[in-house]
Amino acid sequence: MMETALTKLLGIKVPVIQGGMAWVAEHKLAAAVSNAGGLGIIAAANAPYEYVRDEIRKAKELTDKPFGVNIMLLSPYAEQIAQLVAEEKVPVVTTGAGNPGPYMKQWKEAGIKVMPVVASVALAKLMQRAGADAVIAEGCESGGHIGETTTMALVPQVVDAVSVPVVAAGGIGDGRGIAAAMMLGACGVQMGTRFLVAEECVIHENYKARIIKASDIDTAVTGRSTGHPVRQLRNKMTREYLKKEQEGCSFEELEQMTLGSLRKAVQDGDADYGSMMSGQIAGLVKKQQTCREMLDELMAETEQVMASFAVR
Ligand code: TUI
Repeated sequence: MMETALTKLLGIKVPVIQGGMAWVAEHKLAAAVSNAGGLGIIAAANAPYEYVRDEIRKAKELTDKPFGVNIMLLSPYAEQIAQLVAEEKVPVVTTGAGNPGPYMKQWKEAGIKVMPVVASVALAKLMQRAGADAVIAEGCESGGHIGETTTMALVPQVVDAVSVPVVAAGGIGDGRGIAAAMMLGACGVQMGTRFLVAEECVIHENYKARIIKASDIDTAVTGRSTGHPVRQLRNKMTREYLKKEQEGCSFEELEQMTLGSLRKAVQDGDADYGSMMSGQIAGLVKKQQTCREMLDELMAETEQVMASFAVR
């Protein structure tokens, strides 16, 4: 048990939030993380209303602990999902890939704790003014859709710019990362990549195997030229995509290459043409564990690192 501003805000035991990974973070993973003392998250991704509603209801059956829903703001269903979380009185909402300003009032009135993911100081300040309960400062070491700034540079600047609690995300995979995030002023962390290999994570075994095999330099960022930069494991798709991007291919043709590619990775285990989204910390992730084993180990490591800190 480690009490911080985040654990107090959310009523959880461990200051670790599971990332809202599109098509990965479904109810079993979210409930397992929440039951282990962290905050589990269901990713709404670009799924329709009924699908997300069923996921929320299934999570409620599996856990009586707080959990959250991540709303991906580029989704065509974002407005409907914004309404759904208020109707279902989901305890926590995180957002990604945009500015959730238009929905904040509705969520606060429903008693929801709101924690937008931000990739800049400007958005962090805007979110504080709009009533955010905390912000998640996500560096570009993260998997999936990313901003420009690293976690090391972003987190302390966000900490200085806002008075609400700051959660660090991007490039954190063990207790050393958690301790480092706390040193930067964060009161907790969000982790995605490490949870990809949790026993309760339902993605294809090929995806898990590639994460466990990955080294420090095995991710690539596609889509910088289209304004949708996405970090994922290098494979045939990313190599072909980056070549086309360099050749100045059209937005439409590039989008066509990635359409449905995350589903190919998650469900079919297509290691060649699937988009196996992953953070740069994949090289550190070496074993499958249950969420409880993972969170227990993370907290023991964090406490040990903090207690034994010495200048080398
Ligand atoms: O959202 C994420 N990560 C994601 S979303 C996703 S699904 C997707 N798949 C393909 C293409 C696009 C999305 C996969 N991974 N992380 C949070 C995050 N938010 N990272 C960066 C941002 C962000 C970037 C710009 C937030 C706001 C923003 O600008 C807002 C504004 O309007 O100023």
